[in-house]
Amino acid sequence: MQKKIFLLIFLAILFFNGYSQKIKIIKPQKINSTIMVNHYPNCVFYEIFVQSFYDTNNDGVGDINGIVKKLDYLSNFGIQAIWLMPVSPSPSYHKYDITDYRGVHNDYGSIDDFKILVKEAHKREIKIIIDLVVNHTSGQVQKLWSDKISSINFS
Ligand SMILES: [Ca+2]
Repeated sequence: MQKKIFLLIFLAILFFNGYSQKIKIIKPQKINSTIMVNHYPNCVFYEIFVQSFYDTNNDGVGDINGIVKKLDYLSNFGIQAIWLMPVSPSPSYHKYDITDYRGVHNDYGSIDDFKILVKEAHKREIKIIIDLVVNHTSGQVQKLWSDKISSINFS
C-alpha cells in the first residue's frame, strides 16, 4: 500500500512538474500603434459596461470620465485595447437599441468626454473600440428613418 501511495505521489510530482514547464506566460508588451493594428484582434482587450465600471459624479452610474480616471490602472494591468459596450443614447439599460449613433448617452457623459477618453487612451497606447449595433436600432427612431426614406426621390 505504501509503495502505491509513494508511486502516485512520485507520478503526480512528475506530471505537475512537466506540465508547469509547458505553460508559457506571455506578458503583454507595449507596442506602437502601427504594429498593434496589425495584431488586432490578437491583443489584450478589456470590455467595459460603462454604467457599472466607475462613477465620477456620484449619480450612481458609471461614466466615460470614470474610464479616463482608471486608464493608468488598466494600462498597468497590461491591456492593449478597451472594448466599450454601447455608449450611444438609448432607452434601455444595456444601450443596445440606439436612438442616436452620433451621440453619447447623457448618463455616460458627452461626446467631448468620449474624445478625451480616446486621446488619453492613445497616450497610453490603448486602442478603443465600441459596439456599433446598427442592427439593433431603437424602435423610437423608426418613424424618423421611415420619414427620411420616404422623402428620398428614387426616380
Ligand atoms: Ca456617473
